[in-house]
Amino acid sequence: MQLNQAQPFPYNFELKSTALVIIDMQRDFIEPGGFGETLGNDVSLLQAIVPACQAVLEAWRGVGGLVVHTREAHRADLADCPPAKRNRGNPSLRIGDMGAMGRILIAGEPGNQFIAALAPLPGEIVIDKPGKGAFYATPLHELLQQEGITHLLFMGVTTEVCVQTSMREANDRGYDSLLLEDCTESYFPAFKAAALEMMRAQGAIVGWTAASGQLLPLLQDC
Ligand code: C5J
Repeated sequence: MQLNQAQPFPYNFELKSTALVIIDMQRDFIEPGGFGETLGNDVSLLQAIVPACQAVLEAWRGVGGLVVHTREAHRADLADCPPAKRNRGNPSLRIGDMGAMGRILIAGEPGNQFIAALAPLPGEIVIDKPGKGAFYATPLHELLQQEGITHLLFMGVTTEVCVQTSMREANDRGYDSLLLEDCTESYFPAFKAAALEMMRAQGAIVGWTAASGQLLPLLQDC
């Protein structure tokens, strides 16, 4: 398959060696009362991409593609949360503190769950990650290698933090990655625009970008 309008140049991939990776579409970032809002962000920006993500996820499932869901999640005892991460800045709530949806970014808490619209199905890969990147301190690379995956289609939040970090980690591990432009968002629109530019600069130095409207017809024709 070829995404002819991908930037900075056409992106070729095969269904059997491509995974859809959905980064951190969890309540803590997207719903009011979660970690994102306690940091002072407008979560409605992130909510706006949910329908586009749903359309891609349904189409990808429809053609039998491999799906990976990630969550930024720490152990209840915070053993996997470096003090440098927890103590930085001056937020009203820190990782591990009790918020409106349970303890912030702690595995198993209500706020740490995936939003209902994008919940994993049985058999889909779920990665709990203690860092921003999906490969750091997780089995993701090994799982993708076992499945013969060489190409990754990314969606999720936030563009310039966990999505970009994960794409850079994927790049260093040899994957060809493409970010679906309307299926990712930032609390800061200028950061999203800059992140997309950086990824595809210098001949796709990190990867490609394309609109989901280019991908969906290809999947319908499968
Ligand atoms: C952040 C993320 N922004 N998923 N996490 O802390 O991008």
